[in-house]
Amino acid sequence: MTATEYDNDNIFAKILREELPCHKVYEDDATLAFMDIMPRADGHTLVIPKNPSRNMLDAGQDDVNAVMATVQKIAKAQMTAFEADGITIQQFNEPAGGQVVFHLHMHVIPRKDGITMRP
Ligand code: DGP
Repeated sequence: MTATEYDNDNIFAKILREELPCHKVYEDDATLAFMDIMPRADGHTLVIPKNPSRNMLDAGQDDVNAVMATVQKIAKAQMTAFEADGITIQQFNEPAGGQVVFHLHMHVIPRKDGITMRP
């Protein structure tokens, strides 16, 4: 396997630089949370670090910790805001792992009993 470098022109880097819009739901010094443009369920939110990292395989420990702290905040808020019965948290690494956008991101997806996620 060959290590792949961070691409400064990926879509989430452009969102961070405010070159592209997003529906922001939360922000702090280290992380940004915004709605997924192709939601697999109502409320599907993405959480990203502000520092550049391609995915979990190159991210610094501080960025991973900050992202997970924000994921937990979003998940708890979704339980109330979307009257969810549970939350699915997903994360993909490299094309073989299902990654499409190459800036580290966590999917935080509110779930209802008996309702399957959209493809
Ligand atoms: P993946 O790398 O497989 O986790 O998929 C990328 C996710 O990012 C996918 O759920 C759709 C979402 N996405 C792609 N482009 C945009 C965009 O321009 N804005 C937002 N908000 N989400 C995007």
